[in-house]
Amino acid sequence: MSLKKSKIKIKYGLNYMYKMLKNSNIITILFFIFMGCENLFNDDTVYGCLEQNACNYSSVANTNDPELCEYPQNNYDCNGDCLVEVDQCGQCGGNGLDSDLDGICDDQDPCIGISQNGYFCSDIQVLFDFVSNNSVLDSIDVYDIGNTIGITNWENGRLTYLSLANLGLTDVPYSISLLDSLGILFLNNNNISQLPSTLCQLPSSCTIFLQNNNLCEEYQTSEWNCIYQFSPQDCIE
Ligand SMILES: [Ca+2]
Repeated sequence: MSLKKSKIKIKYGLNYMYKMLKNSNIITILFFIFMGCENLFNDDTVYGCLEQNACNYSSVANTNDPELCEYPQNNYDCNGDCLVEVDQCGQCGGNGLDSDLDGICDDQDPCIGISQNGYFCSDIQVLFDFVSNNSVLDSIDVYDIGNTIGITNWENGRLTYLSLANLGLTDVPYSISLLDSLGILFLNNNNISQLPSTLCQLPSSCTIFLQNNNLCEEYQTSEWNCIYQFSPQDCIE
């Protein structure tokens, strides 16, 4: 055999082996793809919640997965509606009391009934609302406001003078009009940018100071002429 012929034979032999290897790889890959798909087609398990009392019972699942189940809170149905009695403090199934029905639960109410410790509860409630609505007054004792952060005068259990100036207040409570014995109100030098519509229901004899807050021109109309001292203001919309 000549050298040329033997080289051609080797070349064809290598090509043949390469083609065989290539084809066997493709066959192997096709085999695994087919096996994989067969598993997919055979696996018809659908997981879901199959607990009858759960809020998300699945109508399409055939296999229960308890971890997928969601249940209503105690005393509530799946729509979030209370199924039992709501207590006087607005808690579903609770046992809280609001004996004087002023919207403040007994366990938080600083004054229950008409008066307590010689103070009228309606006046105490306004101070309580000032404390609740202004984070800067957090944890202030409403009975001690006059000795700690502000100045108060009381006559016959009624609040006649209230100064809460220069404290960084942002809120004047809606209940402010309950102070129907008030003669002077200082709320100047705070960060108040809005006023409750009830402010001008304070007695017409009450002198109100609100200068140096963040109030805008809308409070300079006749509707707000109960304010004795309004300017200057650093308006913040
Ligand atoms: Ca109460």
